[in-house]
Amino acid sequence: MELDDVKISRAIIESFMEDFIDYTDIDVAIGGGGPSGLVAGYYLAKAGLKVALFERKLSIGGGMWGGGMMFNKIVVQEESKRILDEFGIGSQKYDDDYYVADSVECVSTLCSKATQAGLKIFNLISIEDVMMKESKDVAGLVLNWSAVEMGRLHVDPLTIRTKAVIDATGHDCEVVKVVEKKVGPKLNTETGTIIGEKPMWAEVGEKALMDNTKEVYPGLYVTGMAANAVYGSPRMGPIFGGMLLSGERIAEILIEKLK
Ligand code: 48H
Ligand code: FE2
Repeated sequence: MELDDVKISRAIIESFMEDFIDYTDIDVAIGGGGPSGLVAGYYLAKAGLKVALFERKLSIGGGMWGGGMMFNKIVVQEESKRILDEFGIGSQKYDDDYYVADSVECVSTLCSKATQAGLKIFNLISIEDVMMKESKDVAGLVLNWSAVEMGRLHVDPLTIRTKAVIDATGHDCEVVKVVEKKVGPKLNTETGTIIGEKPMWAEVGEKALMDNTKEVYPGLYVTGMAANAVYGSPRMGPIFGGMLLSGERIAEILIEKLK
C-alpha cells in the first residue's frame, strides 16, 4: 500500500468536521475534563444522552494526574470505592476505610471508559462564554481554540446549542464566573454570587460537595471542585471520592430531567 500524505490529511479534517458539526446541538455540554466531568460524562452517555466535554488543555484529567504534591496516588473513601469498581480501576485498602489508587490508571481509565460509553471529548477547546436567549436560561456554549486564547488573538468564537451545561472546571468555576458576570447576583447561592472556596477541611468539604452538586442557574449545573467554590465550602486536598460521587450525582440529576 502506497501512503498518500494528502489522503491522511483529508481523513483527519473530514472526520473532525463531521464530529464537530454533529455536536453543535446536544443534550449536555460539560466544561472541563477533570475527574468530576469525566464521571458525569460517562454516566450521561451510558444513559443514552448526547453529551460532549470541552477541555482547554491537550490532556484530559485535570488535577488528578499529580495525586498529592506529585506523589501520583489518590485516596478515596469507602462510599466512593464502588465508582472505582464500576470503572474497573484497581485500589488498595489503607487502614480500614481508605483506598489508594494510582492516579495515572485513574485518569486513563476514566477517559477510556467514558469515551467508550459514548462521551465525545473535544480537547484544546476553551469555553469563553455562554449563549442566552429571551428566557435568560443558559442555552449554549461559546467556544474557541485554546491556541487563540493562549495567543491572545482577536478571533471570534463559535457557538453550540445544548439543553444543559455542567461547569466541571475545578477551582476556578469558569463557566459560573462568566454567567455571574453577565446576569449579576442571580445565582442559586445564599448571596446570589459565587461565594468562594474555603480553607482545607476534607471532612466538611467532601460532605458539602454532595449538597453543592446541583443547578446553580437555569440551565447551568455545577460539579466537583467548582461546586464547592461556588457555594463557599472547604477544599479537601487529594481525596477524590467526592469528585467521583459528585460527577455521578450531577449525571443522575440531568438524566432524570432530560430523559
Ligand atoms: C475548558 C476548562 C476551562 C474552560 C478549566 O480541576 P479539575 O481536575 O476539576 P474537578 O473538579 O473534576 O477535580 C478537582 C480536583 O482535580 C482537585 O483539584 C481537587 C480535589 N482539589 C482539592 C484541593 O484542595 O485542591 O479539572 C478541571 C478541568 C481542567 O482540565 C481544566 O483545564 C479545565 O477543566 N478547564 N476547560 N474551558 N474555560 N476552565
Ligand atoms: Fe485541587
